[in-house]
Amino acid sequence: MTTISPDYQVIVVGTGFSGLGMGIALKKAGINSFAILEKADDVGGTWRDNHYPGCACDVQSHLYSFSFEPNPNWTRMYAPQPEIKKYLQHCARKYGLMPQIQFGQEVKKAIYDEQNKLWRLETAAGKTITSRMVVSGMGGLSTAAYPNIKGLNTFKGKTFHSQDWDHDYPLTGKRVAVIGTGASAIQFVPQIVPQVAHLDLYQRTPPWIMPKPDREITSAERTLFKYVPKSQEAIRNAIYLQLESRVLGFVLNPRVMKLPELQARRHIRQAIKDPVLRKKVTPDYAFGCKRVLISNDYLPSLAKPNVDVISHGIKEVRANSIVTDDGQERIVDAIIYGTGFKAQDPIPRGAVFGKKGVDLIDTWQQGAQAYLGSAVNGFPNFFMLMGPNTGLGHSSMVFMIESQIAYVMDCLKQMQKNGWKEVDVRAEAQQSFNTDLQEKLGNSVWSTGCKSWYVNADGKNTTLWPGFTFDFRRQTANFDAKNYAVEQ
Ligand code: N01
Repeated sequence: MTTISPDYQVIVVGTGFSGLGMGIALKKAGINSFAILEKADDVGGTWRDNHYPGCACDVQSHLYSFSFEPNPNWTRMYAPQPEIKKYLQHCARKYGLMPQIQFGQEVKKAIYDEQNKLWRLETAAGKTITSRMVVSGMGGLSTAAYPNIKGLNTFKGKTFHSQDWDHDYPLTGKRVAVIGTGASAIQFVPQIVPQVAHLDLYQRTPPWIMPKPDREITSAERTLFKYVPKSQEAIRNAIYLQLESRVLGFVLNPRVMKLPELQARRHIRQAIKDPVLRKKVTPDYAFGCKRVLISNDYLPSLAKPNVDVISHGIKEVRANSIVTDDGQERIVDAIIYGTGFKAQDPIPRGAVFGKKGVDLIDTWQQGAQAYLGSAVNGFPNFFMLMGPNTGLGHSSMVFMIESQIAYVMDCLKQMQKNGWKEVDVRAEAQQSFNTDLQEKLGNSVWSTGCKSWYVNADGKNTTLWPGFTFDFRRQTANFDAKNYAVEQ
């Protein structure tokens, strides 16, 4: 028997695509008893936090946007970060979400109250809020990862992570070291090469890079999209189908990857003439095993005279220099970390406590897992958007987010209709879903032996969805109450 009523029916955490999409769906369904908690002072999630030079989406914007809110104003096929942030601000305003967002409220702890069947959330600002349901839209790539290198804390120069770019620090004329050659670094490196006196790029593993089929969207096209929205929808659908066909190579038959690999090899040959540098930047693992990156200016920028690609490991950092395994010491003024995010720990220890006070992290000792990337047994009425194994190597995350939002909305509808106060996914349903998922992942290109943030230290892939996104949409189309223990 519950004794107290929660402050809200739903608390949404975060204001990126996930949190805003969820808020919009709640509004559209006429559910107004909700709040969105946001740690920062503006909306935008990763598109607010990442503003390094050259930051842009690597999925075409016609598809990397809400299905219900096409943007006829994209200026490029792959929109730059300021446009995506503006788009999200526009969505928040247009759908009347601003009054529902509580800024400066970073959720530090969420504790499930079994007796009252509600969540109690504590924020860093000292607020306590209760809610029947919590929907986390915190994203899996928001906590910056720093390398663990001897002597880093003794470095006297400037350091920052790609996610915390310091635009006030002038790079002009400086000797700069960049550590990492992932999706972020390949975007900012070509931007800073013309400014710096010298760039040392510390590459642990070269990425496979494909040409980026980017171009300006002309004003005539933008006018067409504005007045004939169906034309933009047709392009969106065509992009969707084209990207979806990549699943054939990633999951169903990795040998198909040989074809794009040839194209990537040609891209290296065209961009770089020096055979030593060519060899350095050519990966020795299967195409697609790590995230395939797209860029037209990254490889050419490495061939510039003021750039050295260093493939020796870093031995130590000293007050003004970096020393590599071969004993060479290079003087630098600044170190920029392009070292990515803690993708394997999407939720930190001590943040989410379910039934019997169990920490969510303790249920993830074999790696993060959830039912449909959304629900975890023992954590009733708690849903994650972009949770474990919902990531994509081939298409738009916004599609996955919208699928999960529809699932949570159907759950809310059924809870309301049936008077349920608690839904808790059954352990057997979660187990069998994940057994099936891991079996599919075992045959994918991501399991061909490279080291990437997709897999954890034990080699288990906890991040990617192994299949077509329309299959995920089918599975999340309706809330399958039979797989949940429900309580009035
Ligand atoms: O991070 P990463 P990112 N010593 O993890 C290296 C999304 N994203 O920020 O490959 C030396 O890809 C590491 O080396 P290795 C996208 O999903 C999207 O670039 O592990 N090097 C690697 O080179 C992406 O995948 C967009 O051997 C070290 C790099 O640092 C994800 O974010 C744009 C090291 C990290 O690369 C992360 O991208 C940008 C060490 N100790 C990002 N530790 C879109 O456009 C790590 N590295 C949508």
